[in-house]
Amino acid sequence: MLTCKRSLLDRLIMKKKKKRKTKIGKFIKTQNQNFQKPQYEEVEEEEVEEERDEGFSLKRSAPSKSYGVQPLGNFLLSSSSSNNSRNSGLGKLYKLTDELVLDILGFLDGTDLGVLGTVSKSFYIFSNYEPLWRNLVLDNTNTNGFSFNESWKLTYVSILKPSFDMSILKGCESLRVRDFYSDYLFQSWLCASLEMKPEWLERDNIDRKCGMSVEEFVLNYEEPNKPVLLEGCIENWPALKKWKKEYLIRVCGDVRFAVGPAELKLDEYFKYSDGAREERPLYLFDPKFAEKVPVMGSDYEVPQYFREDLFAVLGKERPDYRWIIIGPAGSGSSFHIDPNSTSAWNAVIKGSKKWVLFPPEVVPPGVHPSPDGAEVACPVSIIEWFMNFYRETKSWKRRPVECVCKAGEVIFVPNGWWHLVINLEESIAITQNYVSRSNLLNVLDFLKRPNASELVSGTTDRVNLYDKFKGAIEAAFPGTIKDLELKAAEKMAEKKKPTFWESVTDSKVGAFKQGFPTMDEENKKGADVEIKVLFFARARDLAGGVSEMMLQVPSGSTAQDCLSKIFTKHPRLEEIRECMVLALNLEYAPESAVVNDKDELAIIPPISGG
Ligand SMILES: O=C(O)CCC(=O)C(=O)O
Repeated sequence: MLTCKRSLLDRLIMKKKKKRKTKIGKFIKTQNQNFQKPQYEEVEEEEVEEERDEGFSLKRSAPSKSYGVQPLGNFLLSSSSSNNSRNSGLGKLYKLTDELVLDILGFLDGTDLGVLGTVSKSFYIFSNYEPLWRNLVLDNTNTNGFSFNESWKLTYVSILKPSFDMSILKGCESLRVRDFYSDYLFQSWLCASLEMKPEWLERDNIDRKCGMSVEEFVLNYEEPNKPVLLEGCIENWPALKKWKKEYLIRVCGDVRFAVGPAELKLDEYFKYSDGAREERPLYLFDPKFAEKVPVMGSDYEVPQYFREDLFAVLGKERPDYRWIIIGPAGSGSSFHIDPNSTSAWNAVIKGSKKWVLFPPEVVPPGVHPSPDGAEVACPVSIIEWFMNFYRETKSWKRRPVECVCKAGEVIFVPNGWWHLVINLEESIAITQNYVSRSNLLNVLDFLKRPNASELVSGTTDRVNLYDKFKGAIEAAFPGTIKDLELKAAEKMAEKKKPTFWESVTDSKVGAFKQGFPTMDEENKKGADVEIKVLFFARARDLAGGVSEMMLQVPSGSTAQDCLSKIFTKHPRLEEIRECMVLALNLEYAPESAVVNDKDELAIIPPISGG
């Protein structure tokens, strides 16, 4: 996944300038008032209190170590410190950005990294950056698992040098350095240490339904592709009662689960997650849990709304489709769209999750899908997205759908919707991705895209999945695809068919039409047709931010002719020329399709494969 540079701090400082009570605001405000900056150590407790007052609360559990790192803005506004020890201690490397310094340190092994930490105060801080040690642990242990020991650095040392006296290391793990300013390191600490703000959790605008019939679900949510939160539909799951940590550790025994790049036993994972204090905690996300531990598979059943699961026709060749998800507070999934254009349901068994969902045509702020849709750049962590971008969505016309999904509740995530999820407490959930009749044609379209080999996921045979799936559906449910295509065409025609009133009136002038051409129509013969062009997501960005334009082309023109004209006006659209999709009046269309007067031609950039 691509990541964006952090942009949180500028905003944080701006915000803090306005709001006096916050920690940094206090520094800045007091600087503005010619206040002599106190020693960082002296004000620490008071500062934490200030944070709580403002709503940027630090986690009550021990926060991650800050080493006294301050944001760069504090240095620029400081009258007492003339030296940023970040720079003086880095020697010639001082010119590099923090990210680059950390990238270079990422090439060192543990011993060299440890030695480097003794060179200067600056290297002490850089070389204690926990993600460096996390990578070393994960690279070294990979599938063998590890026993987490308070921090990634201590864990690394205890794996590689079990006889080492840890008390020596612990003693020098939490030194505080004065006059060290770095936005990157400060933000990493801040994001690891912040509690979710209550205002980020307030909005709950999802439809909630209890006891709805399957037909109602299909009609009101699955067909219109709209999220819904389902209450009371998994009450009979044994998992709800049984899945306590001790039980799971017992039934899972030595079985290993996928945790990022590592494979951990459940007791190893809980040891880590109980002590994790990081910006992006490792998340247990395993697609084979029910095969590995069959009793887990029998502790839940698919809710009645999602029983039609057409990918099942592929048997063992179906892409990954069900996952157990376990993570501590603060863990979660950053913005993505689910794989292969499938829809999903996600049932919380323990804990609670905050969801933010945007419809397919609205790319969330701060999220940048690559032109071919295979990658998504977004803020480094979920909490950073909330700090930098959440507020922006409040003024949007198309607000996201949001909710907190609690234990015993299930959310339906329609295909193509962007979603972000953060666990508000330690959580356990089951999710399944599925294809029903309502979504079959979308999935087939997705699998057939020219860059399917990069977009399709969850299977090793990405390129042939389309042929295999289509063939298996035709064998198992003969005629289904044709029927669905016919129905879609009818629906389309229905949408275009003028009402009786429209057919007898001229909507433009509000008068009755005559049974013969009007002067206007006569004059228009052989003239241009006018269509509306709609730009979605990245296409809108490349078209200079406009979401639609009117275009006149000679009658008989094709979508391709329209594109030539559009590209002359918006040449940057060439960037997505090879991978964009066209829709004419809401139906996917080839470039050879002929456009008619008043048609709507949508230019849709590729969608991430999730
Ligand atoms: O973290 C979660 O529970 C959400 C998972 C998710 O978004 C997904 O499986 O697509």
